[in-house]
Amino acid sequence: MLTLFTAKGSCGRASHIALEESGLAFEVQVIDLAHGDQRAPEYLTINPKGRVPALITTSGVLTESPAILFYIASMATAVNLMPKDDPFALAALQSFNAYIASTVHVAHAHGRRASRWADAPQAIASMQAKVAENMTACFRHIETNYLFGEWVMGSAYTIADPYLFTMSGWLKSDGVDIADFPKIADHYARMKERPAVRRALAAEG
Ligand SMILES: N[C@@H](CCC(=O)N[C@@H](CS)C(=O)NCC(=O)O)C(=O)O
Repeated sequence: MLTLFTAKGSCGRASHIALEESGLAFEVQVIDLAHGDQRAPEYLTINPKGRVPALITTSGVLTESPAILFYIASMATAVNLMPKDDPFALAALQSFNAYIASTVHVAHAHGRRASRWADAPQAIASMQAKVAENMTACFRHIETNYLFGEWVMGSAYTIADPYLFTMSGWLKSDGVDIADFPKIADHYARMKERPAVRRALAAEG
């Protein structure tokens, strides 16, 4: 049995959806970031970084969304969530997920979590003022270079899809109109209809 720690509206949503798609047995624990649950001593024993997601497996705890997504896709046997037998295609998928984690997510975090990088109110306001511009650049890159089939990596649904879906859900609060990216807007609308996505969103509360 796997246990995923996530939070409503967080990047943990991608791993949660992937678990729902995977056919693997799992349970989910939704913690409250606004309440500070991620810094509670019991949670820090699971993830000392004080962040979600964290996945408890029979081999140990995994953190970092790309690693968790990769593990879920590796363990899933009922469905194919990544191109396991094609090294280049698998690396290209990892490249996309690494871009989300290292660039897109970080561009978004400069809005809500600007105090991670600066203390001066002026510096914080300055970083927050760049969020819409940076998220727009990220999504322009994705719109131009991905989604040449129904899904992020082409014709097959992969672990890149719930990750993009999760980031797309943040655009509105970042001051970016998803309609400016027609392929991504279409992807977001189709993802919302998937039973696995509906189940994950309902479980988040
Ligand atoms: N690089 C990590 C980022 C994890 C992360 O920053 N998660 C956020 C939610 S989206 C969080 O737990 N924030 C709580 C906090 O900053 O206190 C990943 O991709 O899993």
